[in-house]
Amino acid sequence: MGRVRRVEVENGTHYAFIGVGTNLGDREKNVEEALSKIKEQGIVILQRSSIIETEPYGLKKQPKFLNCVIEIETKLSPHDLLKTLLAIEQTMGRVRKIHWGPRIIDLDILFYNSEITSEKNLKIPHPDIQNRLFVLKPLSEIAPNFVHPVLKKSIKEIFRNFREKETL
Ligand code: PH2
Ligand code: MG
Ligand code: MG
Repeated sequence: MGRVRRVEVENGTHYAFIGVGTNLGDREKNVEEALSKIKEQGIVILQRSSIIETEPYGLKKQPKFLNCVIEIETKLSPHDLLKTLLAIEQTMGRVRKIHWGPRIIDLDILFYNSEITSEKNLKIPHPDIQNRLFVLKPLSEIAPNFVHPVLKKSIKEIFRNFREKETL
């Protein structure tokens, strides 16, 4: 984050990265619908990565995902942003059955400024970023130099470490 942004953070404008995932129904349409619902909430989308198709991570026996990452600008607090994203998931018909199971849409806060929050329902940065190709690849496309506030490494470095580990 450069100087200009830090000044705006002081004015109540915040920057966050959101991970978008879907593996049910018309996945492309789900991504576009989620992004337009985000905009309808007055949230500004500053950047969006390419959409990539990814193998399911964690629970492997489920359809492939489409994933992307967006950078947003918002006045919402982390909690209000989370509430807003969960409400969008709900209006799009998401039902939570299986943990890590198939979903129409999943909107996860990855980073919020460079803040660190560790509450039961809200952990920022998202605690598993460094192990997820479907987050690291799109993130490194739009924010390679963003420094992870806990790991204190750039996304580029974290992604490089991830790939080295994968090819061992
Ligand atoms: N989300 C999960 C679990 N596994 N795998 C991929 N490829 N993409 C996801 O978005 C994803 C996942 C839990 O949120
Ligand atoms: Mg998720
Ligand atoms: Mg989620």
